[in-house]
Amino acid sequence: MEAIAEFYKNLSRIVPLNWKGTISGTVKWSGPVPRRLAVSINKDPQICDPKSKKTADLERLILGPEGGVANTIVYLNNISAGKPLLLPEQRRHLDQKQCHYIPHILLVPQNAALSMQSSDATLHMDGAATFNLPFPFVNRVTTRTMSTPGLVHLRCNGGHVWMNAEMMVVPHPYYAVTDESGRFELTAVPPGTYQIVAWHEGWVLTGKEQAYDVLTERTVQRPIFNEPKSWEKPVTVNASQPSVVNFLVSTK
Ligand SMILES: [Cu+2]
Repeated sequence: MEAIAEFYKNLSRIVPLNWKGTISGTVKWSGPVPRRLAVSINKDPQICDPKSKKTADLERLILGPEGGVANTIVYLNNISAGKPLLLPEQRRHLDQKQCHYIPHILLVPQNAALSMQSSDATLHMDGAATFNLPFPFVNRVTTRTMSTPGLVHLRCNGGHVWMNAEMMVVPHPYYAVTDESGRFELTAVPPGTYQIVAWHEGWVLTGKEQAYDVLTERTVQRPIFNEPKSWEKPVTVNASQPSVVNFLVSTK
């Protein structure tokens, strides 16, 4: 609430959605590509592993054919006014399909609702710091209003230890998620100089933690990851020409 109030208090600096200032660019990978992380599927294989792959990808580092780094959140750090808080709808709808979260990265405006459903005929128990929800019915939608800005880890407490997704609850509209070409675009940015940040959830497995499967009442080993990574640059925006920012990231 406070962040929102702060962002919109200066009404004279609100810009319309068709305002010309834009920042676009890419996040690309450089150097050797780390091995993809996977863990074995040791529960509900008929639903979670219909193709008998035996392992589930943890989906932490997704690189496109041209080296684009998907699932990077690119945002402006120090912005205090601008367009209305609108972000693409699909990033606030979480589905659970073949025991994977879709999308893997969620972006929810502060005080907007996250909606969640399961396409799987098995029980998922979505856990986060603020809720723990069962999904016993296929395709029934549950919603939760996200009132606190920040990062929320989503994990399944129903024994599907590979299921992971990250949700960013954001106080202003200058956030974007890269696609597999690594591209992003921020539109209707008021003129000014900002810090632009590329944020990635991290792709290194640091170990396992004991988690509890609430359905079988057994302890399971769930992967834990290193800290998220971020990179920052200054960018100046004016209405006469689009600004371009490219990030190059690597294991270093
Ligand atoms: Cu699950």
